Amino acid sequence: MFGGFFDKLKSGLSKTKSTFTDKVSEILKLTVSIDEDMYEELEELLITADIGMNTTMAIIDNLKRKIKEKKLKDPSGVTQCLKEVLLEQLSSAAKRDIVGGDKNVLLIIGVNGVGKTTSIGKIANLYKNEGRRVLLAAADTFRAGAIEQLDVWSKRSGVDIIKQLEGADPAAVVFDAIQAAKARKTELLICDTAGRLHNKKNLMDELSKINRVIDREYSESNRTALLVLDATTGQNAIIQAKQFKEVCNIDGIILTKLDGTAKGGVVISIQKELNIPVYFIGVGEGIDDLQEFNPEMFVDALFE
Ligand SMILES: Nc1nc2c(ncn2[C@@H]2O[C@H](COP(=O)(O)OP(=O)(O)O)[C@@H](O)[C@H]2O)c(=O)[nH]1
Ligand SMILES: [Mg+2]
Repeated sequence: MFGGFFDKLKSGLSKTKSTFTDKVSEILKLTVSIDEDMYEELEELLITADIGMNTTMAIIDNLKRKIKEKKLKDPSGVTQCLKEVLLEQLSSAAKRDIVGGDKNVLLIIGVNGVGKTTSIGKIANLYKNEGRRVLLAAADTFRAGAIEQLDVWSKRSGVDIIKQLEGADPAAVVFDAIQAAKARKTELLICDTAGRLHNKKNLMDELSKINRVIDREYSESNRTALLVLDATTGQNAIIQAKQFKEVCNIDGIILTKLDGTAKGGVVISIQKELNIPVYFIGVGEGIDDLQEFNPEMFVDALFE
């Protein structure tokens, strides 16, 4: 139905599928009647699939309610009910438009190594291919390597970059980038940032300063802050998100590295625990390996 895009998602989710979805089928195959034992086994499985305790409880409660509503007696109908419950869970948080109008800023935040710079390259490519004018700001000035890496992605995606030297003030880079964006009629300015969570005060100051520059210089722009989380860290990603929520505004999540992990279930608990929508998912290291998160497609890919 979705062609290559869907196949990519399916292969990206293969590890999660083998530890979660395949086990659901195993449990249901051995279930003679829908009873407390079945729910307990499913509950245990959800927890081991990194869906987290709170979210698991909610899913099991909703599943029971749905099965009761449908007056379901045959275990073969349980998978469909579970799919519906997961889909409801994944569709609950509302998204704003990243590109609304002709002046947009995307702030990409998150700790080191989660995939910020890589995701920026992929997003730049995505919008460039839609015919948008995109510009990158190398506001992770903490390491020279970070600037070089964004530079590589700028070339790869054919999108310009505004940068300064290592150690420069990140807010000054954003300032320059905003002036360039205005002059070039850029539609989407994407800002990379450094994520040194071990120093919360520093991080908060740095992000506030960047936000103040945008408030002052580009108040007419539509701003979206996306937090990048690494799916392979499982439930730790939730803890990280909670810490970031304390220091800055987060509109949405980019969940990377779903391809390398069996912990894909974390996407379900992110939305439940944080009530923040997932905008994009990373399913590989290549330029095309970022997809807009589509709950229906995700659930279908998991269960197909
Ligand atoms: N397999 C896989 N690797 C990814 C994905 N996203 C990022 N990476 C890798 O994660 C590593 C860190 O990424 P980077 O963008 O430098 O993270 P940053 O420190 O947050 O900017 C790199 O080796 C990336 O290739 C993904 O979706 N899947
Ligand atoms: Mg980086």
